[in-house]
Formats: sequence, C-alpha cells, structure tokens
Amino acid sequence: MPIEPARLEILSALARKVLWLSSWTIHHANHIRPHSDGLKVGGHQASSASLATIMSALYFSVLRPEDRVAVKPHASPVFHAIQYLFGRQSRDKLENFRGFKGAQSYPSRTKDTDDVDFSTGSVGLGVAQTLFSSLVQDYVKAHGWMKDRPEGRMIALVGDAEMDEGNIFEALLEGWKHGLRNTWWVVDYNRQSLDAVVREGLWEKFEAMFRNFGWDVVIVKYGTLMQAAFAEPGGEALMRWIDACPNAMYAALCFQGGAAFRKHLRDEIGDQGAVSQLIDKRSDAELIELMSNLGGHDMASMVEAFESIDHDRPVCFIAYTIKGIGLPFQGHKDNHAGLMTVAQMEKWRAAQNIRPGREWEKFEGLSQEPAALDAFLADVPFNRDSHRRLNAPVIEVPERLSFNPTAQMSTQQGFGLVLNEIARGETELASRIVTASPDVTVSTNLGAWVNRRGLFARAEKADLFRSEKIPSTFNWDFSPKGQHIELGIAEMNLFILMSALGLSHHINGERLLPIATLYDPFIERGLDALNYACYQDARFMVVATPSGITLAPEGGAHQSIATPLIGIAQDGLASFEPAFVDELAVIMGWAFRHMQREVGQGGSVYLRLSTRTIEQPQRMMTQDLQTAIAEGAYWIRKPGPNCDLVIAYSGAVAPEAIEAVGLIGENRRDVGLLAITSADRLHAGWTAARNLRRDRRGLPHLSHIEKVLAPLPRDCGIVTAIDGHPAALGWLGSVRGHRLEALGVEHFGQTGTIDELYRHHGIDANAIIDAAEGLTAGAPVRHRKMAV
Ligand SMILES: Cc1ncc(C[n+]2csc(CCOP(=O)(O)OP(=O)(O)O)c2C)c(N)n1
Ligand SMILES: [Mg+2]
Repeated sequence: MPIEPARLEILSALARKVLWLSSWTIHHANHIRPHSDGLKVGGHQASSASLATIMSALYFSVLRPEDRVAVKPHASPVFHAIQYLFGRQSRDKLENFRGFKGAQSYPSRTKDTDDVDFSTGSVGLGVAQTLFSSLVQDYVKAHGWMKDRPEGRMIALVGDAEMDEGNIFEALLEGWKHGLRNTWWVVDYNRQSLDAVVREGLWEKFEAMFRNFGWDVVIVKYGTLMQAAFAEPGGEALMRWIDACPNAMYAALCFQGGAAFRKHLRDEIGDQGAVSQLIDKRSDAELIELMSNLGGHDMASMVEAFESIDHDRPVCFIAYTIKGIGLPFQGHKDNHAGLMTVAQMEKWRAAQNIRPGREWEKFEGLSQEPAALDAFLADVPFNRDSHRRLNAPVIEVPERLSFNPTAQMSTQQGFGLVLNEIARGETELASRIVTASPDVTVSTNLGAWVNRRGLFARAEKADLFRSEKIPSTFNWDFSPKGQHIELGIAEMNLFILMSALGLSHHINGERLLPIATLYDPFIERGLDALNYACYQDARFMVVATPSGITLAPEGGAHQSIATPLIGIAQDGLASFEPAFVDELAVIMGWAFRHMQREVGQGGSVYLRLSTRTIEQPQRMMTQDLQTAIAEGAYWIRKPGPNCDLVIAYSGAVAPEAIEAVGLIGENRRDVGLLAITSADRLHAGWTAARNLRRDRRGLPHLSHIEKVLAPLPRDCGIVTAIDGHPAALGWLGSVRGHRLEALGVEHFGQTGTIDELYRHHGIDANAIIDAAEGLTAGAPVRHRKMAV
C-alpha cells in the first residue's frame, strides 16, 4: 500500500534529521570537542549516511518493540541519533561520541546506554546473531514460555562487503536446516567496501544464494523519483543505462555531481529526442537528485518494501544505496575514512537551515511544527514500550550436584554423569538447560543427556533407527520439547548460538542455561564469536574435550596448547581445568550460579576437560574444599613450615604431579602439592586484590592465591605443570616472589601414547623431579619413574 503523503513527509524529514545528527556527532568528535585530537573518526560518516533512510524507515515506522536489530558497526552514529530523537540517548553522550563513557563507536549492548540489541563491530557476527536469536525465540516459544509476548522479527543491517564474512554463510546453512523464520537481513548495497568498489553483479550472487537457502529476496533498486522518470518518454533508456552502468562509474558520477551525469548521459544515450529531453529538462541539482534516488534512499520505497512482508519467512532486502549520500564525498572510493572539513560542514549546515549553536536541537531546520514531530515520535510503534531489556528470575541450583562415581574416570566422563543426573530430575534447572554441539555431541559425552532430553525441532521427527528397531546406543528423536540443538560442524555457529541463547533472559524474558560442547582446539576456530558473546554479556557454559596433548591417540593436529591462556585472557569467561570429577561437580554448580549473577558480577564459564581416565580421590567434599575449588586452588598435600618445594599442577597431569611428589617424598619430607582448578580465577582474584589495595579502599584484601602461598618460606621453589602453555601457571612465582619453573607444552602435532608425549614434552613425573632438583637445594631424589 502506498504510504500516506503526510506520514511520508514526516518520515523523510526525520531521516534528514538523522543524517544531520549522525554527521554532526562525528564532526563534533573530530573538530569541536576539546582534546579530540587523536580520536579522528574514520569509517563512520560515509558508512552511516548510507543507512540513514533505511534505519529511519525501520525505527520510525516499521519496527515493533519486540523486534530486535543488529546495526552495521559503522552505522552506530545513525543508531544513536535515532535513540536521541526518541529521548533515549543524551546529548552529553553524543557530544562524547567515541570518547571515554561516551556513545560507543560501534553499537554495544554493555557499554551503550541507549538500548542496543546486539553488539556489533567485528563484521558478520551481528548479522548471524539475528538468525540464531530467531531460532532461540522459536525454542523458547516451543517450550511453552514467553506466552505473554509476541514474536519479534530479528533484523540485521548488513554492509555489502560484510557479506564476505564466512560466518554469515555458515549461519545461512544452519538457518535453512532449522526452518528459520522471522528474520530480515537488509543489505546496504552501496557497492563500496572499506578499500574499494565491490564486484559487478554481486547482487545476483546474493539473490541466488538467499533463494537457494529458502529466503525471499526483495530488491529495492529505484526510488520513486527514478520510477517516475522511467515512466516518462525516454525513461526506459535511462533505466537501461542505470542498469548497465558499472558500479565504479556510478559511484564516481555520484561524487562528481549533476553536470558529470549529464555529460555521460548525453554522450551515451542522448538521442536529440525523448531521452535528451528527459535529461535536459532537469537542472544539475535535479539530475543528481534523480540519479541518487536509489531505493535505499527513498523513504516511500523502503517503507513499502518492509510493509509488504506479510509472512514469517526469512527475507533478504537488497537496498541500493550510495555510500556517503548527501555528503561532499558521496560515492568517492576513498570515502570510508572521509571526514567533512569545517568549511564543508558550514556549507552543509546552511543548506540544512541549521543555525549555529542549535546543531543539537531535535527539530532545528525542519519545516514541520515541533509539536507535530513530538507527537509523531511519541506515537511511533517501536517507541511505545521503553522496557525492551527484559529479565528473568534466577533458577535454583542445588547446593551440590551429584553423580555416580567410579574409581577411575575422566573429567569428560564425569561431565556426562553430572548432566545425566540433572536430566533424570524434574527440576527447573533441568528444564532450562539447553545443550548444543557442532557435530560432536556423542564424542563430547552429551549422549546420556540427549537420550533423556531429546533433540529440539519445531516439528516432531522420530529416530528412524529406533522405529526400525535397529539397536543403537543413542536415541535421536526430535521434538519441540527437545533440549539439545544439533548443529553442523561450524564452531562460529556454536558460539553465536551460545550468544543468542545466553541473552534469552534479556531478549525473551526467559532464562536459559546453555551448554556448548566441542573439541578444545576448535575454540580457536570460533574465538571471535566467543569473544563477542562474552562482550555482550551472554551467559553460557563451554565444555571442551579432549584437550592438550593428553588426547594423544586422537592425533597431533587436535592438540590444544593456547586454550588455557585464552581461558585466562578472555574477558567475561571464567575458566577451569579440574583434574577430578568431584571438583568438576562443584565447578558446574558454581557455573550455573555464576551464569545467573547480575550484570557486572556473573559471566560465562569455560571448562577445559580431558578424556584421560585417572584414579579418583575418595574424600569428603567439605564446604572449605568446595570454596577453594571454585576460587581456583587447594592443597592436596599441605606444606609444613620448612617446605622448600611445591608442585602445582592443573588438570590431566595430576597423576604425574602426585607421582613426582611421592618419589621426591622418599628423600624429602616437606613437599607441598597444590591442585589448581582455575588459573584464571586465581589470576583475576590476585589482580583485583592488588587494585583494591592500590585504591586503598576498604581493608587490606588478600586474594585466594596470596593466602594459599603465604605460609611458604621465601626460598621455597615451585614447579608448575600443565598440559598446555606453561605461561598459564608461570606467573604463580610472582605472587610472593618464589622461584618457579613452569612445565608445559609449547609445540604440537606429534602423536603417541600419553606416556610418550608427556616424556617428550617434559611434563611427566621425571621432568617434574628434574625441575624440582634444579630449583631447590634439598637432597637429591634417588628414585625416578621407571620407563614403561
Ligand atoms: C571482522 C572485521 N574485519 C575488518 C573490519 C574493518 N572494517 C570495518 S568496515 C569495513 C568495510 C565495510 O564495508 P561494508 O560492509 O560494505 O560497509 P560500508 O562501509 O560500505 O557501509 C571493514 C573492512 C571489521 N570491522 N571487522
Ligand atoms: Mg558497502
């Protein structure tokens, strides 16, 4: 339905205002704000302008409060300008765009205060997140939750060069498998990337690809001015010329202006007849207005395109735009970092009827009555609900998670057992857990959980092997009540799904407790997605097995070395590497609670587990021990007052550390054995305590590791061992100034048995003993572990 003229007029005026405010925000940051030197804002002005109309159409007309949007990173100023008009963004923050605590360069859920739905910045990730958020919404609805809220559409504003990111293609395939709905991607087809002009005919590839994955494709190429001109005599020739014009040429002419277009059009399609007349009856200004009236800059075309969608199938809109539209560098291939000069801005300001000193006034320069604009904005559907950031109650987690112990187990096995126990109960915790794995469900030990809880799909699908009565260990039934989401191998998808599931309490008002399982080395494959999931404060648990060289027979290529360091360094992710299953059960309980803590206190959790079967300790799990395990370390063998050696280990090398302490203990009595369950938590606690002490706020505070190491004499040596990079534990020596030798793995790729590899990399009992002897002056150790 054509849009009402009065509404169109107001929407177009608001779009002009958004372009102005976003450009002024950037200009202010570069030229006006004191000390703005060094903060030169590239990449925003041209890139933002591209989307001013499309985003205005969405936010001021099309969106409903339940819709969620991932905004192209460089359109952040447009987003902030729109929120400013809604009264949800302060002038102060806009004036401080890209400054400390100001509006963020790229829309940020956690750092911005104007209701960003998805953090973007690393191109491609936000796009895919809308797809997974839609699947999560389906999941939540299918489980009978979110009853009082309508389904939202998940919308991404996508740069055309952003489409190069492989994770988008990976997500498309996954969306197709899961019957994706309610997802719109709007490609800002300005045919420019950061460096250059994109390839000719890219849209055809997009169109074919999206259709191939079951999406509808809507191409919005010509604005209403163009369409009217095409209907004039000679109009068809003009349309053919536009269609045939190479991207770079079109961009160059947009930069050069009306006169340049006229020359080209005359030379190429001038006919001394209807076509020439069509061109000549327009002034240069009118001609450039016509030629830059591509669909993406035409409010009527965009609103109509969006409003014409009356189904829930996914839709890709390809909206033709000009990068930098309306600004002096529109279309120029170098415009990504382009900034208006002060003189250019002055000229543009005058053209916009904006008086000096009134640049931030909401309706300055618009011909409509401010009261009418205010009333319009107050009535915008999207603006009717200002409580879009939802929350959900905390799910109770039992004091202690139980499992069926056996004498010899691996932590991976233990993980399966703990989940299996949860799965058996009819608890709220059990119902809110949702698992996902990139084609390694069975090999990461989720099988028992899936057998009990089933796979998720909107439509029932029985396991054919079961219905055919073919014996199988696994029950692969799909149903809307299933709690495991089967994913293809792509790890990026896994982490983006975690990001979507882990924000469900904020987005759908329904809390989920997501668990991802994968092989430890492949965390690196999805690392940026994991990073962004943490950045937007999504809450989930990553359980990674097998890990390190301990996966020995699995093959050298799958050995992970760097992941303990990732666990330490990744913001928003608490990482653990337990050795024993009773520790793991404590950590999982802690994790479910940590995943539900308030913003700023909780976070996600990463468990680096192992497939190595080791002997389990028979012990009472006391409250003190539980606390110490969650804080990151406890003494297995407490050092005495004359201790001159401590062996500290993490994870699967526990038997080697224990054996070394036993052998050393034959000659020396006072040797300590320290179990480190979380180098990350220890390090974070240590840093936090130092910061507190430096600020001199409150009482002197000692961190857990400082307290643990406090009784050690100054000349005590520490040997650390981990199946991972030695630096993960090497810092322990700095806590209280102890000499330390850090054993670990620095090279990967060699297969072998665990014994062979531990010896090869120097993390076996003998290597620990050698390191201890080199470090301390005590009696030589007579016994070594015998070669097997
Ligand atoms: C993963 C990633 N790689 C590189 C960049 C740097 N970068 C920012 S924008 C951009 C080009 C964007 O082009 P396009 O998506 O077409 O958006 P436009 O600027 O045309 O609006 C690049 C390479 C980034 N932000 N993220
Ligand atoms: Mg582009």
